[in-house]
Amino acid sequence: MQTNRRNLLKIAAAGAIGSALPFGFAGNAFAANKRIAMVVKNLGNTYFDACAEGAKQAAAELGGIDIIYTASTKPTAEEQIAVLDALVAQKVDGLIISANDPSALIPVCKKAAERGIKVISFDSAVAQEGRIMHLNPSSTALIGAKQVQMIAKTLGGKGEVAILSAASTMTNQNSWIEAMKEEWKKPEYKDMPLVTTVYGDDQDDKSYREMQGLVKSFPNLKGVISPTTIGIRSGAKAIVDGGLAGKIFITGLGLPSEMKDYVLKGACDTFAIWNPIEYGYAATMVLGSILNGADAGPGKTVKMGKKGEAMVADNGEAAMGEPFVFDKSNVEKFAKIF
Ligand code: RAM
Repeated sequence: MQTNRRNLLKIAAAGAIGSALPFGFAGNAFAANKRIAMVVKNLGNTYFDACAEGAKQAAAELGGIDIIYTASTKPTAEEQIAVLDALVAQKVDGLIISANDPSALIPVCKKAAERGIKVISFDSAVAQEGRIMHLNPSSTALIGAKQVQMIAKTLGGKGEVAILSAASTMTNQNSWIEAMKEEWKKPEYKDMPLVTTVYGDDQDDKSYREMQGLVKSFPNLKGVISPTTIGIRSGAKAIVDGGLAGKIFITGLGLPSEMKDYVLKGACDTFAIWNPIEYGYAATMVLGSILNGADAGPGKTVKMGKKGEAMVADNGEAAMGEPFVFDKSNVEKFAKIF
């Protein structure tokens, strides 16, 4: 399926170039290859592997771009700064960063900018002073609210709920949790209290143990929201292993390919996510246009190739599109794609 999709993209890209040729091909291809490094939270995260696949598709479409997909082993700011330092020393042309900490990365990002390296963030934002712009997958308010709505629907609005997050320093999870708490203020959630937030640090073993800890500490727990693909898959595994499927439900942000079995086993009713391949593609298209001289400052419109355009807000952030919701009716179909 992935191969089919890739071939289709190739055909679409070839078609676009073909039709542009009679008018003189004014594409984006660079004279000498530019190097863009996509630096994600850590290695071994399938969500980011899918983002990198999209980045490579964008690079092929743009022409003249090499993608370096890299990260540290652990998702910490310290290790991420070391990776970024090395890339600055290698004088890459651009950086697309998913930050493990918004402010700790500012100095290395500023150093990169001083050396002419174009820095943007995606997924988990670098603080505004450290990057040209940030591309969100979707509206932060919507992603937060959606997750509360999903668990409320599953539980009929009744029962204790906890949050199992990634690391406590990660920008994206923290802003989604803030947005969840906003949604939670609505009267319809009065019988569905948020009892605690715990952190699995985007590590499977820690997330699994945190989920087991929640079950022990809160005997009346009915639901868990995990706004991370690592947290939701490990939490769901702990539910199934503990014989709790159908008694405790997990929702949040997951990959259909990793959540399919847990949905079919009843540990998860619904979950959401955007297409990570398209997201990596969109972020790379934006950086490609910046390398071509585009202004991506507040108030400007950025181009995301086949994903269209997005407006950069005053905080230097833009959003790609809407998240999709998955359940047993569609999870198997999308599991073949991402
Ligand atoms: C994990 C990471 C990533 C986040 C997704 C939803 O893979 O924490 O940053 O966007 O989950």
